[in-house]
Amino acid sequence: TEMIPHWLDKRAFLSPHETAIVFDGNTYSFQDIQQKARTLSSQLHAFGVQDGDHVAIYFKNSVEMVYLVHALTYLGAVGVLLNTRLTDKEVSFQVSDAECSHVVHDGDIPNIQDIPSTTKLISFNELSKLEPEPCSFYTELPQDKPYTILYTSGTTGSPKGVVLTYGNHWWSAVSSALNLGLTENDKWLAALPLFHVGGLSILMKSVIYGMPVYLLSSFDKERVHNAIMNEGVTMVSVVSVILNRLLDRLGEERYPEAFRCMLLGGGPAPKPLLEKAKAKEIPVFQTYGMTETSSQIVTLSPGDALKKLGSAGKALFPAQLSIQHEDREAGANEVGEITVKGPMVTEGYFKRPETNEETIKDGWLATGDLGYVDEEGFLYVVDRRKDLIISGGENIYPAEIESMLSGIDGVIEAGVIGKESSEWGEVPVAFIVGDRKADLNQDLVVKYCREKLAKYKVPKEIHFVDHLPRNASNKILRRELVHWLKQRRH
Ligand code: S0N
Ligand code: AMP
Ligand code: MG
Ligand code: MG
Ligand code: MG
Repeated sequence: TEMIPHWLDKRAFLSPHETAIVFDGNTYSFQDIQQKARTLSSQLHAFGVQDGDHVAIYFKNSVEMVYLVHALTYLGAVGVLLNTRLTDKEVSFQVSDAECSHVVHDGDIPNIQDIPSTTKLISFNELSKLEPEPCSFYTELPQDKPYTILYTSGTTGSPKGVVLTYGNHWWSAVSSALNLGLTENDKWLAALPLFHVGGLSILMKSVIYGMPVYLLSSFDKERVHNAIMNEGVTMVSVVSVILNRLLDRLGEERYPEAFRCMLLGGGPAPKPLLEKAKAKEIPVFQTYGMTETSSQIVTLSPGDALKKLGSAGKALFPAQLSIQHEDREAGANEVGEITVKGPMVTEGYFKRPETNEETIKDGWLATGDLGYVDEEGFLYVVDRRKDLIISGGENIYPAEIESMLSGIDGVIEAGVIGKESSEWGEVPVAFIVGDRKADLNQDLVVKYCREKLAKYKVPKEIHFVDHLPRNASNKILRRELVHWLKQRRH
């Protein structure tokens, strides 16, 4: 297997005193990060973490989280990054499903239940007080060795863990730079959560490029605006909701010339939003990518951005893109399934051999998203992977909500669809068929949902109906529900 020199050691050797992270008013050099990460890995070892162990990480963005993400590399441990918006129940599922032997949290401890009693929990504070235990460190990172597992909604009810290797992350960073370029002054702002790949990939880029990252604990309109205006930030990764809020804040002002890239991904890029950004001279680069592709895989380059507004661009350099329609390559402007291949694409989901066989063939990943390429090869994404709802960059899979709703006493069946929202892009809406004798009402259903589901997944409207539209094979026709919703509004 191909080896990459340990990237943090290499970076700390090449540019020890350069800035790696700016967080909360403090500046950390690559050497600072290296030393903290090395000490922390000896403490993880003292806590019992071994090569290949799965370590769950439950953190809001912080410099400590950065240390931890890098500490894993010295031990060869695999980081399972948990979404802090999830409920205890959802987190518990991921910790068990990923077979985590250890959980490290930032003090805001989730109430994890139903996980093997052997799983050990520790806070960052406790961990950093342990006596470091010497152990042998990886000095090279094997390209095919798993490094992270990130959960993403699947076509079946429960989320699946996407396994990404060192090679996947490495090639993601390299191919991004081949497309976006890299300048001496680059400074990338990370306001997206690091537990998603859009945020995490910025940390990888930092070490691989030797580039400072301006890290925020969470998105804050004022702080992002100020960082672009006054802190020399040149690149920012955003989802549509965030760009919308930034446009409002910008008003009649203009970003400085040095600000060169607003990388917009994680979901559809509405045309009016792109036009508004263009009018304000914001260098928006639409990108298409997903957890399975370690972040960007198709990106619209700056030179093409103006004449191809609305396109997600072309595949990054070592990546390939193909639109498949009925088992053949679609022609120009013909809609089909977006399939992608490249060294940043996952080898598969953890413990899901059947799904892997169905979705990844000869290295080509069938994304489930629909799109077409124009005569010049520019990608236009026209529809989400089947039934997926994206609210503010967070995925919601209807089947997961439906199966949960069916668990309510008196609910016979439920159907969930997305409804357009000016605030979030889309929000989930539920149709419920209830037992006539049961005393169901909206409050009761919402209360139940709030206990079981992350807030962004809780349906924003509940419609009680006496049946659901189904096809001959008894599958819920969600498209028909979309019509029902429209009719109800008239
Ligand atoms: C949009 C964000 C920032 C909104 O969060 P905010 O404003 O901080 O909310 P809170 O203060 O935490 O909560 C206030 C109320 O809002 C509700 N809420 C929060 N988020 C959502 C949401 N998404 N949908 C619906 N409701 C939400 C809270 O529940 C709370 O409610 P109340 O008041 O009732 O208590 C935040 O949601 C956010 O950060 N979103 C982005 C997440 C993200 O990173 N998505 C991308 C995932 N995909 C990928 O990583 C792959 C693509 C990719 O790599 C990429 C993506 C983007 C850019 C570049 C790339 C790349 O390729 O490099
Ligand atoms: P996730 O892996 O959770 O980040 O989800 C990624 C999904 O977001 C993709 O499979 C697409 O459905 C959607 N998505 C990402 N980028 C775009 C884009 N540029 N346009 C439309 N949808 C996108
Ligand atoms: Mg996904
Ligand atoms: Mg927040
Ligand atoms: Mg907020």
